[in-house]
Amino acid sequence: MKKNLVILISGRGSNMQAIVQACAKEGWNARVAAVISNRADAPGLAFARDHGIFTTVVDHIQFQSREAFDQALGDEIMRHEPTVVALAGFMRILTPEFVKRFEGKLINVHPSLLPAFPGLRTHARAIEAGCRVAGATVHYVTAELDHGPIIAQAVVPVLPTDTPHTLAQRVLQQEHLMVPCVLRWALQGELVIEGGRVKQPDGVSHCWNGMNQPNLA
Ligand code: NHR
Ligand code: GAR
Repeated sequence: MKKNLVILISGRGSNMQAIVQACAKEGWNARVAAVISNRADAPGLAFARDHGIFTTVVDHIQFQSREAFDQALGDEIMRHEPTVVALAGFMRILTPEFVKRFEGKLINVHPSLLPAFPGLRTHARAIEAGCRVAGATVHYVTAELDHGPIIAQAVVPVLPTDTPHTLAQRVLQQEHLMVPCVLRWALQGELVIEGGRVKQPDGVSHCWNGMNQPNLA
């Protein structure tokens, strides 16, 4: 039986595209059952639609409260019977009730090396702090923002000439490699949380070191 993956986006959806492509190319025993956006104008929706994937919009502006939005979003997700729900550039903070409803299934990609720089403007903050490395973290979502168990991280150098934009691009390249791989593990049931931490099986690296990539200066 194929497992269902539901992907939440808010914008461009390049991580979602990387997931869809890896799923097809690598022949996962899973399907992207739905791509759901909280914004009707999210550019990523067209890509998903063009690839025959069910798409829908649950627009947060249409709801009186975060609780009401999360209830509707959760109901829509449930229709697709997901094994995993991926936040891929999804920009709304989720209520504790929502997180509880999908406990153990919600996975987020955050563009910093957590626990450094939770929240927004991560690349600008890493440059302002004089960081020599930056990156992205894939983690389970808990009620506390950007604090859930870490599954994998990707590291890239911060170059002296970097702007938030150029750094974001370098980090994003790594996200596109790391995110599909982690979701495949999750769909295959290979991830285990033990004592609030994700177990790293022997011989499996959960670190993508972008500094080893020859295409980076
Ligand atoms: N929800 C919970 N409970 N826990 C997490 O770890 C979450 C989450 C919801 C989203 C992604 C996230 C990130 O990776 C994420 C992780 C949005 C904001 C935010 O401030 C912060 C972090 C993240 C996503 N959003 C504003 C809000 O009021 C809206 C900003 C906007 O619409 O542009 O929700 O960093
Ligand atoms: C990604 O870099 C992702 O890590 C980040 O937004 C970008 C989305 O790009 N997520 C957040 O900032 C969550 N607060 P995409 O839409 O092209 O995948």
